[in-house]
Amino acid sequence: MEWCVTMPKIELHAHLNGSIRDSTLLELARELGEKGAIVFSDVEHVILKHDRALSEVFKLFDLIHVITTDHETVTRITKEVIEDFADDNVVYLELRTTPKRNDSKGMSKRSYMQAVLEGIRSVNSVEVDFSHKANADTSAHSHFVDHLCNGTRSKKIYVRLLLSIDRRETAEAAMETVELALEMRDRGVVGIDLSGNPVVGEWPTFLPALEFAKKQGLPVTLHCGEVPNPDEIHAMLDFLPSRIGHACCFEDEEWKLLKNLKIPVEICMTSNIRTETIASADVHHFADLYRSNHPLILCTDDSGIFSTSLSSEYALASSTFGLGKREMFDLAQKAIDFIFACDGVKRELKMIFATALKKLN
Ligand code: 6MZ
Repeated sequence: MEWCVTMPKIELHAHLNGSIRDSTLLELARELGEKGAIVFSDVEHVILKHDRALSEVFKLFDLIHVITTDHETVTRITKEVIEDFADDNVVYLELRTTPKRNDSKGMSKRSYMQAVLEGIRSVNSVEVDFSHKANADTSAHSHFVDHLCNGTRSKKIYVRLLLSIDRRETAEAAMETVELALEMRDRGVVGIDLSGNPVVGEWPTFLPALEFAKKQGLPVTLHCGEVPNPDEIHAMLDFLPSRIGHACCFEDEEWKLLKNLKIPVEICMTSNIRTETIASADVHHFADLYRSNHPLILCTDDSGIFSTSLSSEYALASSTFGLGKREMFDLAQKAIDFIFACDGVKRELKMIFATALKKLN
């Protein structure tokens, strides 16, 4: 389905460390193996395996974090992940990542995020708009001018950041992440995400930080119902997040509540099928939400871990549910309403889609 690749798309649920190219992970693991920090042959097959239960995914993340958590590597993976999404004709990317403190590398949550920003700035295969204000910075500005001058600018991707709170974190660490996000609002940060192993941590631990974010006008998206936990699902819906991710283990009552509240759902089909939170594509809740006209956005979750891309997710939904080119285009376009960036960006995206529609017909 070539048209799934060529049509403009909006990605709202992509974890940085889940979206790394296999080739990069293998290269970095091999280097660490040579330094004696890990045994490469032990990790090679773990990286290349693609069917994993949900619990195994979080073990893999622990390994990935050992491989990637230094400033230089964080910069590199950020650059590559953005280039890969742009290659797939994603025109607006909300990339989420957990700011990490790693004392042995002299890394704080703030310096981790600086490395991410450096990665955004170093993208050179595509023009990146990552913050209207930041574009006025001399460094960012000269970057754009360079590209204009040397003619390498082929297309444009808007990149915005969500800072993730990992469910393993304390209330204090969660608050630190929210404060950092507020500090970085002029550098492309547009919201907060709660993610991590869904069987770890308790909702009340994160609530104060999430309420503070909301009070400060920072939108919040929650991983909600990735495993059965009705009490938590109810508490999360009561919080009225701006969006939720997954919603795999909802019962009738929770569906009713969600639909009444009209909270948009980030749908990650391949991730849900690979981790067996949903049995197969044909029974995915995408179908019910789509038919009920409930706001939803197709997303990748972890394109590296699950060997997928946003165009593959569009192709999967299209072939499973018999949706045509125009219906999938409309679905992609509707995602504009659910992005966390400002109205100016929404207006520009609407223009990009209007131009693409002329070519589609
Ligand atoms: C919940 C997930 C996830 O933040 O280090 N993450 N959390 N459910 C999922 N479904 C499969 N996939 C990824 O990216 C990796 C982190 O994102 C969260 C986990 O906390 C994981 O450690 P960053 O860039």
